[in-house]
Amino acid sequence: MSDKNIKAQPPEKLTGIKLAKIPKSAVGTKAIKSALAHVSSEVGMGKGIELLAKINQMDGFDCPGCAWPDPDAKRAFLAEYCENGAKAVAEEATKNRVSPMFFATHSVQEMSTWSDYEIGKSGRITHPMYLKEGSDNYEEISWKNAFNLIGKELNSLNSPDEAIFYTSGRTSNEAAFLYQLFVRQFGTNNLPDCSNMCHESSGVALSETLGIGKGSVTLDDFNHADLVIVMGQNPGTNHPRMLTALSETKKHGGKIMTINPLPEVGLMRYNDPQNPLKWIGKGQQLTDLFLQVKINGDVALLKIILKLMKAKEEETGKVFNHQFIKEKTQGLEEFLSDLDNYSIEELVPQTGLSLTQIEEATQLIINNDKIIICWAMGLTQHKNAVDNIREIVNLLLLKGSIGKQGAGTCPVRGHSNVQGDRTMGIWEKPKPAFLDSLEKEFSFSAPRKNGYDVVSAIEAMHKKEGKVFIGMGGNFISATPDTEFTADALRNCNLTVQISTKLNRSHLITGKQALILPCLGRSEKDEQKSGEQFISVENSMGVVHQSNGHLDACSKHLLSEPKIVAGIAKVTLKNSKVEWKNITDNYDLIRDKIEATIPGFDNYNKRVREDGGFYLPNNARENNFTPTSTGKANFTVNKPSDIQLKDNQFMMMTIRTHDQYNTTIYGLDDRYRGVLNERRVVFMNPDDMKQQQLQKLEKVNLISHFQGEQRIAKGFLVIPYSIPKQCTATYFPEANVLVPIKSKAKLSHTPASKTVIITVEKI
Ligand SMILES: Nc1nc2c(c(=O)[nH]1)N[C@H]1C(S)=C(S)[C@@H](COP(=O)(O)OP(=O)(O)OC[C@H]3O[C@@H](n4cnc5c(=O)[nH]c(N)nc54)[C@H](O)[C@@H]3O)O[C@H]1N2
Ligand SMILES: Nc1nc2c(c(=O)[nH]1)N[C@H]1C(S)=C(S)[C@@H](COP(=O)(O)OP(=O)(O)OC[C@H]3O[C@@H](n4cnc5c(=O)[nH]c(N)nc54)[C@H](O)[C@@H]3O)O[C@H]1N2
Ligand SMILES: [Mo]
Repeated sequence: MSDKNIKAQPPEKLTGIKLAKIPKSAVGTKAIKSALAHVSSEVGMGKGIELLAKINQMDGFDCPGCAWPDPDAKRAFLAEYCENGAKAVAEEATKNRVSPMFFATHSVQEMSTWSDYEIGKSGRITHPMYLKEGSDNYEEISWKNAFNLIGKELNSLNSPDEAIFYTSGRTSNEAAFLYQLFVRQFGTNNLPDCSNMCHESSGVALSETLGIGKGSVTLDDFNHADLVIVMGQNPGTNHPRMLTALSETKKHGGKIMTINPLPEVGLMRYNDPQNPLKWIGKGQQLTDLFLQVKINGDVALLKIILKLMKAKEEETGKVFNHQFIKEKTQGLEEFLSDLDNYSIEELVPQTGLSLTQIEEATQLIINNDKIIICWAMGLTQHKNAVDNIREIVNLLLLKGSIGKQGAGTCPVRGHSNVQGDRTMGIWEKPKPAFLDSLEKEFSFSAPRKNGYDVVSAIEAMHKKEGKVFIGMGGNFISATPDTEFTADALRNCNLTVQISTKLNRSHLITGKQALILPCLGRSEKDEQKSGEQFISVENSMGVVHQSNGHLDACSKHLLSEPKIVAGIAKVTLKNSKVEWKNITDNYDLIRDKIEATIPGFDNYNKRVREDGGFYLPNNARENNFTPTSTGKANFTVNKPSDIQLKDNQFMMMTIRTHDQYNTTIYGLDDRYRGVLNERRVVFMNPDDMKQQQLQKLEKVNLISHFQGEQRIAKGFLVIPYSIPKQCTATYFPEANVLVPIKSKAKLSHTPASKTVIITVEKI
């Protein structure tokens, strides 16, 4: 059982900062060196090289890093992975083990005082483990007893809606499909997932405007684009293989515009790791125009661009794509007339840019027809995040820059199968048609009430209305906002269950009782009754393909995720028509059921075996917008941020370092930002520092302010950095304690973890 002595937050201890020069270009030899150093220390060099050779190859496994797609046909000779993919694989293939002896030696309370880096480095969990009520040490439990305990707790709830079933986005299509089927047969739609904290705002905005919650472009479109705009995204760290696509755009004569509060190195210059001849030298310039926008200044910036486009259109009649607008869209008049409600003079200060820079950006947009807009968390994690994305769509619609080669929307997904999990039905708001087809195939009555998303799940547990929490992967306590509030919520549960590969803080912040169910990772062989299995995943561009593990399982006590779901379902469900006992003997059986219930998966078992897999249907890509509520692509009316900062307040965004994968901390360096061996830092504008009388590396406390409430995070070092005035940046998860649970995006309910209002307090 978890109490206040068990620390929900990483320790406040500083680790010995070193500042380094910010590199001028990304990737190159340093990246390769860093990747190999991680691989050899975690896995050993020989096995490591063998592993790396399999990442993202046709017969290999899908990189457990990001969801950026692989080339359709030709795969790079050297390898289709990046520095951070190699690190992700090394983390999973680590030699270190968390065994029953480890848990006997280290109490939950003790482990909670470790940093997330130390917790993660402990290694792979080898046995199912149980934390009894009142105990401070996990002990070994058999799979059978673990499943029975879950079944008993679930069946003793007053209603199925008192159980919460979280998913992180690495789960395979096969596991995700079974999981949601089990949960719905149990009787609830409480299926929150990491997407709620990630691209939910994109899904909401794109479904409303274009009739599909996914992006429209393919990798090949980057070879044909005239202009690629990268907004609120740091691909050099989080999607390094995207830099190759951007470099292709440049080679084909296209231009790149970057909109970001930080001059992220990866977007400026790039040395192709797959071309050793180019490792030396300055690298290729990527960004042609950099707009260093203020945090959350994007709608204001886009409005100015749209107003300037409108003015030019009135003058020349040549800016808008009239035919596209007439045939494919609705709502133009209302959208255009709303633009008149804003004055450029009032909007400009919200952006932190000069009007000249914005005019230059507008000219680039006017001059080019084939435009791709890419974005990630810099746009989705704000109160008005949905407006951010709808405004992007407005721009593309005016230009007719969607549903044609070299143009369209590109929300760059995070977890490697987060998009696939949604396609499989991991969603708290399922469409009636989807439930109808589940009911028909499996003869049961599916729950129709929407379930909890991440934020409402936390609130429900806090109110003791959620009593059993099951996490299919992920690290709920460290990924969610308002750490102390969420910890109290989890502590209220009767039982918390984590299905995991590696030790993390969510194993320490538990309900009255807790279970850890260790599972196979993606790099490992998955043996079932009918032989070795593969799983399948969907990447950021809607390609479904297979992934084959190559390593022996790190422990013989592990089960695959599908097998764990089936094990829980078998003991929990009384009248299920699903053959839970046999369905995981051969994953083809699961894929047959997916084909029977989800559109786009015809001949799944055959097509998934073809090299490179297959594309799912995508109406926006096909220039068809009939699935929207109006039957056309919708222009929308959006609002700039209404947040007003006081003089001494700052806007804070929580971002990733170069050495972490979400809550998994690979190392303590943020090489591309020149910060080494420390995570408790706050990036500030030097003028703001002067005004606040703060010195470089001064130790401060950060206090967030929301609806009269204050939250504090202690002991951060101030780093002077190129960031707009009144903007600051910290790393997640250290700063999550400052993100108020109620501060979330309108419509999508994504925690506003990039618009946190703080003051900086000298210690
Ligand atoms: N190595 C590695 N790869 C990863 C991950 C990882 O942690 N490590 N995480 C994966 C996941 S789940 C995801 S979702 C993605 C995340 O990928 P990103 O979205 O690139 O991740 P963040 O670090 O949150 O970076 C957000 C970027 O947006 C900018 N930004 C912040 N606020 C604003 C704003 O208001 N306006 C604009 N224009 N820009 C803003 C920040 O300066 C930063 O460059 O990466 C995935 N890939
Ligand atoms: N403040 C702030 N908070 C954020 C964000 C932010 O930018 N700022 N970003 C948000 C975003 S975009 C996301 S996606 C979420 C991420 O939220 P999560 O997906 O919940 O977190 P991760 O850190 O990716 O999860 C890591 C854990 O997953 C487990 N794991 C790894 N591989 C496997 C596997 O193959 N199977 C199973 N079962 N488990 C596995 C390991 O035990 C590991 O400890 O965090 C969100 N939180
Ligand atoms: Mo994400």
